[in-house]
Amino acid sequence: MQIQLATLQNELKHAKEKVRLAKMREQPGFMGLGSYEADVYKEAIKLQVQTILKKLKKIREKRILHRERRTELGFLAISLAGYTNAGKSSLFNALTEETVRVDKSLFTTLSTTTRMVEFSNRKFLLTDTVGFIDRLPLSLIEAFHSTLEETIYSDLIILVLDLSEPIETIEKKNNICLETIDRLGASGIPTITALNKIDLISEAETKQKLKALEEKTQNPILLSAKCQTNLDLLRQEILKILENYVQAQFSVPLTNKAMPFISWVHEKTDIRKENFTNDSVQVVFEATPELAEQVRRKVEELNGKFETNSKTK
Ligand SMILES: Nc1nc2c(ncn2[C@@H]2O[C@H](COP(=O)(O)OP(=O)(O)O)[C@@H](O)[C@H]2O)c(=O)[nH]1
Ligand SMILES: [Mg+2]
Repeated sequence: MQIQLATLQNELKHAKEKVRLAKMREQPGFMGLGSYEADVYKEAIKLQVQTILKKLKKIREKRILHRERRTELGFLAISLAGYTNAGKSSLFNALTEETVRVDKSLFTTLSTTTRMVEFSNRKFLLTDTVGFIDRLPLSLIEAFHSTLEETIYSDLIILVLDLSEPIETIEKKNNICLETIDRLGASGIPTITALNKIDLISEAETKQKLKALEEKTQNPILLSAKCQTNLDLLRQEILKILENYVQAQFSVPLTNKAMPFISWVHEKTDIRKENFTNDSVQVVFEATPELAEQVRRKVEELNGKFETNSKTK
């Protein structure tokens, strides 16, 4: 949206010039835009610019709200992702030991639910989401997307797959989920893949499928939400990943190379604070140690300053 905005603002400048030229040369028989058409053109672009500005403002406000809520509470956020029926709500219940309605209807979890979970003396916010649906009714797309956006604000994503389905289906769903997460701008967030419903298939089949998926999934864990099998393994994996998170900050001079770098950081890490001055930008972010190290190297290439803060709460 920001790129679109910049393009439109540039177009608006040209449009204004067109209006000026059209007015200057307005005489019968002159080729090109009349001043009326040029004005309409200019106003149309202005309107688009305003719409985008409004949308961006809303996004920012929402993001800030979430951030504030989270920082206020001081807990790391985990969200469940995956197709409907994969077992997200069941896993959510098993982990929170509370009951939200579980059934096969499409809309049980259309509104997102967030609860507190506690293990190893640490508290986390766990969010259940509506999940991906193949042929989504048009009228629901917006609501669907806004619930999916929750995943952007999380520190960890648990991608739930139904391991009892045919391997081709699992792979297809896994790919679509990863693609969607990427499109949401959440691909930098660490992910655990919960291979659910192992109670429905034989041990041999489980092993075979795990082998097929190992390369294609991030941090796969075999479990059964319904039978509460391997939930401890999942909790351990969550702790392992989240305790690893580091917070760091850097500043880089605003050169041509800085902007692509900044958008890369936005895409890959969790930005906590960002401050633009005339000639530099300061950023506080959170990421896995590997990513933070990549950021450090790029900052040094750009002649910036990099500093690691203490571990996150
Ligand atoms: N056998 C079995 N069924 C499960 C398991 N987890 C979920 N289910 C069932 O799968 C269906 C969908 O589960 P739900 O949690 O609503 O999926 P969601 O749409 O991803 O939230 C329900 O009928 C659950 O009882 C599991 O580990 N084993
Ligand atoms: Mg559900």
